Amino acid sequence: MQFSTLVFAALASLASAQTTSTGKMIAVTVGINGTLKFSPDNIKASVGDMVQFQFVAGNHTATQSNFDNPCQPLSMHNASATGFHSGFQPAAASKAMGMTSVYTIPINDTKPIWVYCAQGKHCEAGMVMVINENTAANSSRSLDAYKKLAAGASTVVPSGNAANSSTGGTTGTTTGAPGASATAAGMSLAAPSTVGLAAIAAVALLMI
Ligand SMILES: [Cu+2]
Repeated sequence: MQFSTLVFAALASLASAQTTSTGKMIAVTVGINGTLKFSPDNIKASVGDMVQFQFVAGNHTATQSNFDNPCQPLSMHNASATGFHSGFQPAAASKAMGMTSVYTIPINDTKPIWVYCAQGKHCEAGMVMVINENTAANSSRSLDAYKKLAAGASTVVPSGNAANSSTGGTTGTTTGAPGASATAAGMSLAAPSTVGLAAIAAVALLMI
């Protein structure tokens, strides 16, 4: 009896440690070697993790869409969800200062998060990615299928238009050296119907 009580107590304390621990940081490189790619483009993240987009080349965005409308901001199709949007992150400008512009989002649930670049025709060219693809729940909602939809997208919405509402979200912050060209004020994430995506997004300049 005493033994099993002890085991239970140990398990309870383990569970509590896990739920209070901070998650890991998962880096996604954007535009590596001048490519139109998020690398890696299919990642798994747990609740409490952070996903950090690192803009190393070119001038790209990391913008959230839904599955069905790959090259348009989430807010266009769901008035109650803002979605995250990094704004344009010209790598050359930050590089000139020996820095890399980064944009970090928190993971608050494990639902699929679809991401595209809102620059030019990058989205149609396949500059998209997914966090927590769940083909077990819906086999048609794969990264490949999202890419195919993106290739045929008739409307690509410039990222500036993505920053419209702050409903249900919180506003991120921009930090960096004076004169930094990171123009994006972090914007809100939202999924007000759930505890979901509402979270802080932030743009920062990371010393390299
Ligand atoms: Cu791009």
